[in-house]
Amino acid sequence: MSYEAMWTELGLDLAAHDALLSVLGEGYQNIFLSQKDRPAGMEYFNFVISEVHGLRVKELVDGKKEGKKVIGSFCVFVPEEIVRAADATLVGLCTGADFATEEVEKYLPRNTCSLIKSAFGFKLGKVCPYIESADMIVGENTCDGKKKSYETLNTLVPNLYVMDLPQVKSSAGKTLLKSEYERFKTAVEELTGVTIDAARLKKGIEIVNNKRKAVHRLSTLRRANPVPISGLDALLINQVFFYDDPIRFTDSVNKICDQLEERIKEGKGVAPKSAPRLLLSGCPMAVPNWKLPWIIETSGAVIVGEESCVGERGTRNLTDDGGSTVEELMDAIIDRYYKVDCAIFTPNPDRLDHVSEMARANNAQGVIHYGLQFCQPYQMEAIPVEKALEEKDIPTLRVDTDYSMEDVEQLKTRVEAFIERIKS
Ligand code: BJ8
Repeated sequence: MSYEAMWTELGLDLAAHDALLSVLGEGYQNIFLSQKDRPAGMEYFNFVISEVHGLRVKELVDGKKEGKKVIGSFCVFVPEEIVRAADATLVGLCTGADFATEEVEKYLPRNTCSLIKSAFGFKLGKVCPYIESADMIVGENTCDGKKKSYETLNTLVPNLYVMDLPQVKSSAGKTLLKSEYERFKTAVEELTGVTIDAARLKKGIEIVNNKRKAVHRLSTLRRANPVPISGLDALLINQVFFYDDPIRFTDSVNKICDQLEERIKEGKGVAPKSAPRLLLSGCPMAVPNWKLPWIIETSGAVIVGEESCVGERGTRNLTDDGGSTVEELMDAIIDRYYKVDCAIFTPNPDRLDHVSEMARANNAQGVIHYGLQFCQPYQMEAIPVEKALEEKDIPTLRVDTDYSMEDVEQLKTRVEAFIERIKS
């Protein structure tokens, strides 16, 4: 099926977009399709990726014709429950690859993290159909890089909404989160023309909780040895979490989990029982940022969990749906998001506990901390994370990298040496 007319209407640069899709397709072939013994249910995710700028965007565009709004986001602090309650769609915006770097550096300093540069590159290069189809783009005041870059993004898009967020977990911090989520609810109501009542909010919570429950089930199944699914495939599922129709996504993940349960019963896995089991921790990895997991899993280890916003940090807690009024349900939403332990919070001791707990629960023998270059929150926090883990005899490797492929050989050497350390 050709989507050229749709992409043209969205204002994409077709030649640049074709080039992007061809690199994406080639990368997917080499990294994902070359894996052995993938669960049959991954076919669905192959299809999703092959249609990530096609069929899924068409669904959004068709929905918009019927009045369904699209809201784009860069952060797991944007409460999806509120968006779903208004029958709108929340999508993660493209931030996982370098694009139009020369143009980006006319707007941002060179020493900006790859994730922020990528968001600008996809916009300036006119290759992200999600940002072009969004009726509202939500920026959030998290790290300094993001909050300052939104001042510039605001000059490039007509519909940026900036959400303020606390940096300290205190009662004043929680009050700020509450008032910002209430302001966001009003903005979503104005955008959609829908008044969010308790029944709608309950429904929104149920849809998003079900998505989270499905990925919780997946992450529990990864505790088995041999591990029934690769870290790459599990990461891909966590990435698709941000794009796909939530109900279809939930069904697809549950189907894979059924298959994984069968595999576990039969003692089947994607790696030998002796393969070192590693946990990834740190910055989020958005599609198609697969470099480090690919290096790890082609070096003989297997990834058994992601302490990341594209992973458990983003999905760890459910929202309590027991309330019966809008106020009670909004409070439950605030309580749930207030627990997210992003490194922008200071101090942030919960994250240290969560990384060790995850390593223990997932039977990981070591942790690789992934920091994006120029990401001060995660690069700084990597040092106490490493200290806390090493004190518990969990070997830790700190990796700082970006989206380029220039350091692949060097990273591979370090990862292989770390794997040897675990084996010895
Ligand atoms: S809740 S992790 S999704 S802010 S890598 S842009 S922190 S300099 S992405 Fe994040 Fe929300 Fe936190 Fe999660 Fe800044 Fe670091 Fe770049 Fe980052």
